[in-house]
Amino acid sequence: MSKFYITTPIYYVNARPHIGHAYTTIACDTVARRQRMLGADTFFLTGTDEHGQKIERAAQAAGKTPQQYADEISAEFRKLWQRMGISNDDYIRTTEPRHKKRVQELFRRIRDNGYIYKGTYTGQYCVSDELYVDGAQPGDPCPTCGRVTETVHEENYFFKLSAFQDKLLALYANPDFIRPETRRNEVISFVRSGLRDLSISRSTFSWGIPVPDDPRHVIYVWLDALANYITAIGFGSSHAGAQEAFKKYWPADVHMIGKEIVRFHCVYWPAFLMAAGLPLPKAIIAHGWLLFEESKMSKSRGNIVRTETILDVLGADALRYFLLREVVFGQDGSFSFDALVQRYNSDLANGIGNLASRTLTMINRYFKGEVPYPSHAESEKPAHGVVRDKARMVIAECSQAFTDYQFSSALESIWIRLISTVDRYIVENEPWTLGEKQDDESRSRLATVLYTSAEALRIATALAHPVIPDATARIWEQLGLGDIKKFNLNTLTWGQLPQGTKLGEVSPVFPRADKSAIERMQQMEEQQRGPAVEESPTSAAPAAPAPATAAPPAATPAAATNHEGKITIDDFAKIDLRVGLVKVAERVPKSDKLLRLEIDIGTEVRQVLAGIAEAYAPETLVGRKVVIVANLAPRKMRGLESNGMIVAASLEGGKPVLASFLEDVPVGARLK
Ligand code: ME8
Repeated sequence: MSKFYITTPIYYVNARPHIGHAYTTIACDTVARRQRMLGADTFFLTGTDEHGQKIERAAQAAGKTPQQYADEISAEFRKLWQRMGISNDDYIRTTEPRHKKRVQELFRRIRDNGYIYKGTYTGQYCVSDELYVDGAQPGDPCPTCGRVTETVHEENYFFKLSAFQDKLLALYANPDFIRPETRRNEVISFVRSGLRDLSISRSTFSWGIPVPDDPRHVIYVWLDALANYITAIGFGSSHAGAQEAFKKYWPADVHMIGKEIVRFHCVYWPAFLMAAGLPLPKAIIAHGWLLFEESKMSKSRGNIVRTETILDVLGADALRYFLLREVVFGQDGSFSFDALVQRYNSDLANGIGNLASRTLTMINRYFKGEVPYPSHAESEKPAHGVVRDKARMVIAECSQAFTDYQFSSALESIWIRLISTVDRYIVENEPWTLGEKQDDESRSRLATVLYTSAEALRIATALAHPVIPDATARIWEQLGLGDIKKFNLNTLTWGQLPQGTKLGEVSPVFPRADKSAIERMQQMEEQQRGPAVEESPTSAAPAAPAPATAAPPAATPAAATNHEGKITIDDFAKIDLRVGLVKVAERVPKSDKLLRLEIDIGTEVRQVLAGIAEAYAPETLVGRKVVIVANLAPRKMRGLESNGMIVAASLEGGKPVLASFLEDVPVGARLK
C-alpha cells in the first residue's frame, strides 16, 4: 500500500483562526481525503506554533502567561477543525514535551555534523514574521510585512546556511519540488544571490525550547516550528512505534503553505534536513492569499472573516466548495459574502443538490425507489451516450487536476462538464412526461434517462467527495450505496451503479439560501469585531495607527474638548498611553533635536522620533522606561516614520523632561 503524508503550516497562536487558516487546512483535508479514497495509507498533520517573541509579547499584552495564552488559542484552532470535520491524524503543539525533546535532538544532530557555531548577531529582525532581515538598516521596514524592523544585538548560535547554496540549487532543478513555478523562480533567484549563515538561537527572551547544553539560549522559532513536520511522526523518539511511523511516513509528500512563508520552507527547511542527514520532503506547494476588502486577510489588518459565521449559516461544505472553486490555487483570490451565497445557490443548491433531489425523487415515484434497468438498445442512442462520454472524460480530467492541485479546474470539470450536461439532458428528455405514459417504449426511455442521470450523479458525487464530504456522503447513502468512505476511487468507471439498488431516504442536501443569509453573516461578523487578541497593526497595515513627535506633553485631541475646556473620562480613554522600554536610541543625521528610538510597548516595538536630543544623550535612554502615546497617526520626519509620541514635561525656556515612574512597572502597562 502506498503512503501519503501531507501537512499544513502550524498556525501561530497570537490570534484566533480565520478563513485564511481554514483555506490551507481545507485544501490539505481535500487532498488527504482523496488519497484515502485512492487507497493510500494517509497521514495528515496540522497544529499550532507556540514559541517565540511574537507569542511572548502577545501573551504579555493579554495579561497572560505564554503557556496559558497558547493553551487557549491552540484549543480554539483544534475545536474549529473538529467542528468542520477536518480529518487530521494528529495535532501537534510545539509546547508539547514530545516536540521539545525531538527538536533538541535535531539541533544536536546538526551541531554534531559540524553545521552550528557560536557568533554575534547585530542586525534587523521582524518579530511579526520572526525573520532576520539581512542587509537592513535600523528603521527599515520588513520586506515581508512592512512593519518596522527591530535592532537585535546578541550572542547566537549560527547555522552554516551558506554551505548549502549549491545543494539547494541542485534540489530546485526538480520542477516538482516547489510549486507553482513563480514561487520556484523567486526561491532560485534568492538562493543564487548568495546565502548568509543564519542565527538559530535567541538569548534575550526565554519563551522557547532551550538549546541543548546551553539553556541561556532558546532555539530560533522557525527551526523549532519547521521541525514539527518530523517530530509529530516520531523523529528522535526512542519508542519503537514512533520510529516505525517516522520510517513509514517521512519524507512528506507535500508541505502545503501560504506564499509568504516560502523562504522558510524551501530554503531553511531543506538545508536543516540536509545538515541533519535526513531525507527531504517531496514537494512544497504554495498557495496565494485570500483577500478581503482588497487586502490580505489577516489579524493585524483587522479584515478577517471568522469561519464559524459561515459554518453557522451555510455549513462547512459551502465554505470548502467556495474556496476551492472560486480561488485558482496558487493565485490570490477575493472573499465576499455575496459571492459565497451566489456560488452556494448556483452550484450547490441548484447544481448538485437539485440534480440529486430530482433524480432520486423521480426514481422513487416511477420505479418504487429502485434504480431502474436501462434498456441496452435505448442506452446506445446518442442522446444518452453524450452523458456517458462526458462522465468518462471528467473522471480523467478531474484526476489530473487534483494531482496538479488545481482544485478549481477539477470542480469546474465536474460542475460545468458533467452536472450541467446532465441537467440539460434531463430537461431535453422530460422524464416527468415519459413518466405519465405506460407504453413500453416510454418506460424503457424513462428507465434509461433515470439510470443515466443517477449514474452521472454517482460519479459526480464520488469525484466531489473530498471537497464536500458531508453532502456527498449523504447523497451516496440516498443512492443506496452505503458508506462512501469504503469506496475506492481507482475503480470509478461508468456503469457501476447496480441496477435494482434500493434508494435510501431522500432529503435535500443543500437548501437554497435567501438574501438574508448575506446580511446575517455580515451582522454576525460585525458583532464579533470587538477587541481582539491580536497584535495591533503598524506602519505597513492600511489601518495604521500611532505616530510621533518630539517631546511635548501628551496633548488632548481638540475634538475631545468640550465648550468648557473639560473632557470626559471617555474622551481621555481614547488616548492609548503605555509604558514603553527604550531598546535603541540614536541621533537622526543632520538634526540637532531629533532622536530615533525603538521602543518596546509590550505588543510590538515601535520606531518613534522624539525632539529630545538636546536634553538626553542617546546612550542614557537605552533600557529606560518611558510613557508613550501609542495611538497617534503615524508621521514622517526627515524621511523616517514615527509611530508614537513620548510624553515629557515641556518647560518654558528649558529642556523637556521625560515622564517616568518611581516604582517598577511592566512594559506595555496602560496609563489610565
Ligand atoms: O506563518 N490567505 O503561521 P500563521 C491564505 N507559524 N492563507 C492564509 C491567510 C490568507 N489571508 N492567512 C493565513 C505561520 N493563511 C507560522 C508557520 S510552519 C512550520 C510555521 C494561512 O498563523 C497560510 O497557510 O501566520 C499561511 O501560510 C498560514 O496561514 C500562516 O499562518
